[in-house]
Amino acid sequence: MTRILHAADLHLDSRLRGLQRYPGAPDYDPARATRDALARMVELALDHQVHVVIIAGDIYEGDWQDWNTGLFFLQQIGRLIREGIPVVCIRGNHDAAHRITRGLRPPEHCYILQHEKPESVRFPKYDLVVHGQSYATARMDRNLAAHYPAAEQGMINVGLLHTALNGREGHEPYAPCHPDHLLEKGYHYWALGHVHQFEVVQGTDGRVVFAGNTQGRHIRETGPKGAVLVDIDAAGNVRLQRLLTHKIRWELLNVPVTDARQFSDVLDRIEQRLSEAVSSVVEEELLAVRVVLAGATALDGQLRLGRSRLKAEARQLAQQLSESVWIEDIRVQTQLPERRGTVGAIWQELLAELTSENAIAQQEITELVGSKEIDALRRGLARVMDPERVEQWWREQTGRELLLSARAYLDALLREA
Ligand SMILES: [Mn+2]
Repeated sequence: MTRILHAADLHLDSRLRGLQRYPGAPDYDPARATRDALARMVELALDHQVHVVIIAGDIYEGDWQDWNTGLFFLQQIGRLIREGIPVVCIRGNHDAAHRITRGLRPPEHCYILQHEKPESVRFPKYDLVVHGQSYATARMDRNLAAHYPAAEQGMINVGLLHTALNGREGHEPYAPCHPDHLLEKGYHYWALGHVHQFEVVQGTDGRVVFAGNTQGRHIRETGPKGAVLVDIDAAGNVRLQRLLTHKIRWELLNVPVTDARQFSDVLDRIEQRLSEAVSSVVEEELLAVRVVLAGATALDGQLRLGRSRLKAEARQLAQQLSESVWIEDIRVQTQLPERRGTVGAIWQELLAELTSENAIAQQEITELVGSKEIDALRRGLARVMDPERVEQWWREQTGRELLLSARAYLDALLREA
């Protein structure tokens, strides 16, 4: 049996987006996360006694910030090589040959495949041959795989390719090819990179696989991240096992607040969902959460205006529950309940709060004008009164003045109701 570890898209030293430092945030520097994920990958390769490690492109985010990025990679690779585990890599769009200006000579048994044409590395000890080709430049609209060699008889053939296949949502058509055409090569396994989501491509019987990245970099890269342990037996059967490498796991936390009546109801529901999320945290892992409030609630406007407080409240709840959780942000995607009368009452209540003496200071109201929150208020008002009149207020008045007009109007509206 031949045992390979397939990784891709390390994006070493890429900055994780959106994780601010704040009191109660985890005591960990997110800038380390991609390096820690690589170190974890190496440990897993050693623990599982793999024969070869293969990396399907985008080892680096782009040009190195300094030599330490390359040094770190080779230091980790060195741990494998010293244990007799060779490493085969290709370059992807992020670390294309002509895009990276710095370079360090890799040690023996670390192969970075050429970009001029496909290259094959043979490991007779394991009856294994790995075929692959690096990117020369960041853009790659040719079907690279078309020129990969035919499968070598009597060997286990593995293809290493950085590609968006036949198109993946949100991806440019890099090195376009169809999974069926990959299968026609007769290789036992295709180790793909580029798409950051782990995927065993449908209809390929586990032979065409995106490993996904080793560490999510922002809230659009949610869930566990890792590498794939690939066992290929003498009969050519493939068995896959996913091994997780991420240090920080990103998650979107949907919190339904339908029918919440008070601000504290909303906090209770956030706490409930946060505590569920915290209970899913495994040892050594950190969680980065974006809270999304959704549903129809009379508190819609209040929540939208109170977003900065909500974020602080969510952070306060999170730090009570765990030292391992960041609140990246909170998003309010609620709606008002539909009934017009209710809408009037809600806005009246909201505006009463906004315009009361001890509420938001005058200056803050002025700052809010033009913000997303005030836009939401404006849309809300347009639902309960003449939209033209709302527009006129918006042109002629600012800040507190505007809110007072809205309040007076809604007071009158409610008296009539
Ligand atoms: Mn890529």
